[in-house]
Amino acid sequence: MTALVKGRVVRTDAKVCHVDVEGEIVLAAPRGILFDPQNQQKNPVAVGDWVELDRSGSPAGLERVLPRTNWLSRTASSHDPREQVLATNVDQLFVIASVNKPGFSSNRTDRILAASEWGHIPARLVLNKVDLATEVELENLRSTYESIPIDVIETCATKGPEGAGIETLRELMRDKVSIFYGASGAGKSTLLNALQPGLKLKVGKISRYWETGKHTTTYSQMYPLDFGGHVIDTPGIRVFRLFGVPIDHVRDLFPDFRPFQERCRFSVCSHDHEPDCAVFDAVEQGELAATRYATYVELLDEIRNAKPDEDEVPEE
Ligand SMILES: Nc1nc2c(ncn2[C@@H]2O[C@H](COP(=O)(O)OP(=O)(O)OP(=O)(O)O)[C@@H](O)[C@H]2O)c(=O)[nH]1
Ligand SMILES: [Mg+2]
Ligand SMILES: [Zn+2]
Repeated sequence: MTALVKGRVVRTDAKVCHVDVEGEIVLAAPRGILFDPQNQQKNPVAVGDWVELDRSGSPAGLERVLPRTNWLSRTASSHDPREQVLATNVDQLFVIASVNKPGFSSNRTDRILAASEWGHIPARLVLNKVDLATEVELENLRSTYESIPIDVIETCATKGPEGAGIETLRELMRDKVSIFYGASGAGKSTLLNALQPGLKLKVGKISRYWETGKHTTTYSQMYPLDFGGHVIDTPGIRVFRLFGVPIDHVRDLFPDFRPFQERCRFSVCSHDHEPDCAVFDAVEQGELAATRYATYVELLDEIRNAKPDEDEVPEE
């Protein structure tokens, strides 16, 4: 029997994975046995996985996926109810959101934050394109997210390595494995080029009419960073659906509800229809962001009415 070698998946294509084995990129095909017999999972191997390879053939055989410390997953698409694992074994997730062009979506941001909470991945919010926002817009977003609490980093990626927030981001990413995730056109790849100009990632244009991105990045890939650590650049998304979260766990994914929910009349309050709900009252009093609550209620409805071929959820 051939000895197996260990490596880390940096990219997955339809049939092969790109695996970093001590700095060398090896193409490896996942063994059939790794695929979920119940067919509930779209991809058995994801970027970030530590794997064991049999290098006797070409491509090598991807024999085993080692246990994961954490993972970020979602429902694959509106037509595919399976779990799609986006990344595994990461230290932190940065939600990359632009304040303008495309406009900030609290719905999308809150869904991603909920998924990272579910996946035990510490998350931070990057408000990019600060050059296109007013101070009032920034202050509103900052106060909503800092009260969760979530760290907020404000950046301008188009000014290159000297741009606002770039050095702060570099310090936060040093020696860690990070994932950049968010809307198409928010500036994930531009930010990475500013953080490390040698990466030379392809960046896209913003559609003039829709003010959205054009899905320029088409696959997730993990890159080593010169200043230490790794980052995963990902394709931009439009809608994000949670996967596998039982309905009575959704409230736990909103840490800003916690201080209020102790005062709800029912200890198992879903904060949706029950009387004397302190979370609902806090929203009415302006102590909790109404946008966060709206996303929460929408997630409950979505899980209650889960239908595999449901139409896309409209964005705000
Ligand atoms: N004004 C301004 N434009 C920016 C900034 N950051 C990025 N952009 C522009 O936004 C557009 C999209 O940037 P990308 O880096 O391709 O966005 P992305 O998030 O990687 O998009 P996908 O790969 O489609 O997911 C480009 O035209 C960038 O020049 C910024 O801070 N300010
Ligand atoms: Mg990109
Ligand atoms: Zn309640």
